Amino acid sequence: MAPPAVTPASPSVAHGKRFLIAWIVLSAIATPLVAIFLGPAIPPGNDSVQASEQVFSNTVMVSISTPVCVFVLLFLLYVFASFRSRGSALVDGPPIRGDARIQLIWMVVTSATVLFLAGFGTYELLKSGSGGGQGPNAAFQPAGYKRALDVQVIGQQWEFTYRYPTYGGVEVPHLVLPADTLIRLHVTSLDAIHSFWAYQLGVKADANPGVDNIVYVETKGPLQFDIHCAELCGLWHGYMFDTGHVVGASTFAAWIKRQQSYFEPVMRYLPPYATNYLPDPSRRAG
Ligand SMILES: [Cu+2]
Repeated sequence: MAPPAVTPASPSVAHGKRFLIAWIVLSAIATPLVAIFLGPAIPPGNDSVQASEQVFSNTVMVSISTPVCVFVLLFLLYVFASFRSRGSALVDGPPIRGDARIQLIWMVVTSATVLFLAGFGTYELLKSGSGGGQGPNAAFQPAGYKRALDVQVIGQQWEFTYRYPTYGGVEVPHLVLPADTLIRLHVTSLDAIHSFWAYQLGVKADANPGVDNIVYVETKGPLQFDIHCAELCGLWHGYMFDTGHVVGASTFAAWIKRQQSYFEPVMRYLPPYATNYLPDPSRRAG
């Protein structure tokens, strides 16, 4: 005798409708919670204008992702609870291929979501000239960029040094920036590829030899921030870190003056300030 046919669980229940309602309710609860509590807690914090913008972008993107995440998790739990095999025989449910409406909704919603996130993310990353740097000819300049203070970041195995062309090209071993100022960082390298990562400022820009990689950051109040090399650059890469400071305008003025007189005796041994440097002077661009 043939075994009795196993019917799929609760065929009369409108699973789609029930799932949709549960998804909408849970998304309506989870999304504001994520936007209010989780989003603002995402790094890098609010210690520079660019960092704040990154927190805002992350908040928008993680909020939009929340209903998608809820959908996936709820779907897993729902099918686990509703469609698990209750008998000894495993049978497939009825196939749902060829549903043009579901296919259309799926393609439109997923495409629109991904395209919006890509466009939004790109715009947010570029609008203040931050992100990973824009190379020597920055296409996206923040408002007031002509008044920005130029500071050069030079990576070399295994430390960063900083030059201030506005102040005679003095080169110093620690980064100090004035508060409430738009800074144009020129990130470059003397040898291997490094990456200048000032975490709290929301800046991470590649330092390539022979390249003037421009990235903007607008400082806020006085701050101590961490600098790390973020590109594996050799044996002591892990020790290539520094502590930077954002200080008030008068403190900065006094500090840079001290640096100028302190480093004045060795300035003549430095190459003249240039947009980039190479160990071989004949190949220098600047
Ligand atoms: Cu490194």
